[in-house]
Amino acid sequence: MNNTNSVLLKVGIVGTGYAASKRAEAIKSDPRTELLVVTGNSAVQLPEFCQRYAVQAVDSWSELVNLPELDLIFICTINQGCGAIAKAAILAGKHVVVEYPLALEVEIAQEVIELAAAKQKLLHIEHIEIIGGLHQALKQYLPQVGQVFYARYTTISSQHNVKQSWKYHRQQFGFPLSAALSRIHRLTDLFGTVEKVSCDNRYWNLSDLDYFTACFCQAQLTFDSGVKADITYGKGDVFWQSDRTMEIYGATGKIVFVGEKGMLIKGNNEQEIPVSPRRGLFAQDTTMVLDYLFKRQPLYIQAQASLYALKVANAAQKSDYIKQTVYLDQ
Ligand code: NAP
Ligand code: BLA
Repeated sequence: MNNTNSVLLKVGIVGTGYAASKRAEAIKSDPRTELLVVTGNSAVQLPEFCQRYAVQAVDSWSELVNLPELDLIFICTINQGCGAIAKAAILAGKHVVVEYPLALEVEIAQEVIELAAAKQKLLHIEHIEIIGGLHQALKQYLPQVGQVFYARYTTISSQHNVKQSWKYHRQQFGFPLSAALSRIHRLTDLFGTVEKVSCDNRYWNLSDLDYFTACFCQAQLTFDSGVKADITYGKGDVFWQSDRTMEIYGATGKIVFVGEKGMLIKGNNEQEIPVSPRRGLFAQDTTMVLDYLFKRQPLYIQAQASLYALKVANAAQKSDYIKQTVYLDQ
């Protein structure tokens, strides 16, 4: 990148949903960038998106990533196939930002990361959970609970009248812990490498076309440090209440987050942990990407950290498949 703000970075987006909208807003409000092109899926969403953000449409992601005028591509589409889009974009000489996960399979993610390094292109895998208030507060208070020995992280999303969409499709969404990679990544960010994982995943009403109406995925991780963690991820129509709970047990205290409400418990004392609200995370992430490209300011995450979380997720998937504990290679 030129070290000057007078050169506009030309941007394209693959996707027209929630993440894509947040990216478009952030790009349009940053004077260093120009949003030129978008591509989508359905014939309804794409024109609506183009109108909302005054941007041109192209028919396919392969056309978009090969447009010579583009410098930077945001990949904000369904999990299945993200890796292929990222690979094509890097081969076309573009910088790439992709919403997690980069790919559902470790081998593909690794190949794309190596390709980006060889081509000296930015490959940024967004992990907004790390810049979110809860994680930042958790990191700040963690030293106060002493040696951690156990963590429990549950996210359940109750949803009724589930419609057929990529989020409820076995291949398009992917294995739940690979798709919702932040669940593992939060913990690997806190506790490091994993020795072994046991996992069990269940779907409800899995159709011939691979749509489901609910899933429930449980994994037990043992970290190399000895910390144990239970991760529970569920969504859909078998759940009657949503739940977002993170508990960290340490030798001298415990941290609990229920929703956005945090508590530090030590002896007889309970102290509230303030959490800044979950707003503007995609905008923050976009700004950090541009600060990296224009000013070489370091990003908050390296692709290798996301790749490692994906390795753990793929090991969990294998454990669910073979019904045995899976050890991660060192
Ligand atoms: P979304 O709102 O459902 O948008 C999904 C996009 O993919 C839309 O453009 C949609 O187009 C398109 N799409 C749907 N089905 C498709 C199919 N079968 N083939 C090709 N394209 C299809 O989803 P999102 O929340 O923005 O998520 C996008 C990515 O960001 C995912 O990888 C997700 O894991 C990641 N992410 C999201 C968040 C978040 O807060 N939402 C946070 C972290 C990571 P149509 O609507 O026209 O079908
Ligand atoms: C993560 N949110 C995600 C992901 C998807 C959605 C597909 C990635 C997979 C995952 O980690 O589960 C989709 N989230 C939704 C949808 C709603 C939602 C459809 O809350 C509907 C209300 N994301 C949003 C909205 C917010 C949001 C509206 O779409 C907040 C107001 C936040 N989603 C958010 C955050 C993450 C995420 C912060 C990162 C995951 C984490 O914190 O662990």
